[in-house]
Amino acid sequence: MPYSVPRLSDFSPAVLDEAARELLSALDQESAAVDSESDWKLYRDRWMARKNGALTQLNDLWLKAAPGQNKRDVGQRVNELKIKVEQTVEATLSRIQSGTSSSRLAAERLDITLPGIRRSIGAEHPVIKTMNEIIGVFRNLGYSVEEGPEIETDYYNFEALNFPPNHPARDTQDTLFIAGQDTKALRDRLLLRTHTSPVQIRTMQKMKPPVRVVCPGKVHRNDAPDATHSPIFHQVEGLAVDTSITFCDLKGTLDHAMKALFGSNVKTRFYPSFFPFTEPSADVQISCIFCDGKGTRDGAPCRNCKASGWIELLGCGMVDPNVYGFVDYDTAKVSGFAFGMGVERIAILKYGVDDIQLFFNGDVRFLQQFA
Ligand code: 2NM
Repeated sequence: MPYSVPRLSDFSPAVLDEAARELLSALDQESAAVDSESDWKLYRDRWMARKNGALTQLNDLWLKAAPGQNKRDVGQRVNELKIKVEQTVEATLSRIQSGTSSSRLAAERLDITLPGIRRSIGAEHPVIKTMNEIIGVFRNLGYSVEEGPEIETDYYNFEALNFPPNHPARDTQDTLFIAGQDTKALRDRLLLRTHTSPVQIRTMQKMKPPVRVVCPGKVHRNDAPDATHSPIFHQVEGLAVDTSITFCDLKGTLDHAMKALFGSNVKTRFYPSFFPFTEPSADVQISCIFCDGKGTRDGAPCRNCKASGWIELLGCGMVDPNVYGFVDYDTAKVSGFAFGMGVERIAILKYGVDDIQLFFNGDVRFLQQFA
């Protein structure tokens, strides 16, 4: 119940002592509850307002009501209480203004007993997971891993890879160029690498044969996104150069890699193809992992291999001697093979994903399935 100044009928010192004690106790209790300036104004008015404030009531109910012989004593006590009330009201305001009000303290206090915000640690992205799996297969064969810049020069991305000056891949239709490079010589113009082959050129520049290396990483093409295309995707390319490497080594290596990635039942098939940097070149097909190479599934033509029983997966070839010329390898002494594969394409087949965009949209419900 809020405090109100009691009407007195007995003005003896003992009763006055007790009444004063009660008043001061209420004054202090109410002061402690004051938290804000608006609280304080109400508090001040309750005790000091000319009309109906506690001090006014003290005057009316104690001093004016006191019989003549008690007036002096009561007057002195009322004066003391008045000073005490004024001091307490003023001190209450300073407390609030000095920023130590209990609400502010409560808001700022660090409660170290509260449980922390638990953030899940996340999981490897399916593309990175697949990339690491591919890398792992080649690490086990003794290959090392090299990385390089995503912004490349025309020289490393095209020229040193035996692309002729007017090759269509150099067209802005396929390649994303950095703006404002037109005053530079063609070979120095910057672009977003369209494959990780430039890393292999850089590796051959700093390492003499024997070389066995895989180059994983992000690549860029000027492609419109759809279910099978993305302007950003990932590749793992590989390179083996030594004194007597043959096409047989290439076939054996990739056949082993495909069995390691898709299961020991898969077969491989090498189909003639063309790349500027390899001669001869081949596309590698694996027996369809959905219909076991049969071309039919549950009596219907297999949609994944268009009923052919084969799925095209990567490109490869024997490194063209022209490439060795750019990196100062002796074309009479060395030979080697190279290959390149799209990581998303392999992840799509391994996990049965039907849209490459799912890898890039960042929908956690999709990504969590690979955790
Ligand atoms: C492929 C296919 C065939 C390749 C060649 C080279 C280099 F640098 F040695 F010439 N790097 N990568 C290569 C060869 C890449 O990707 C489909």
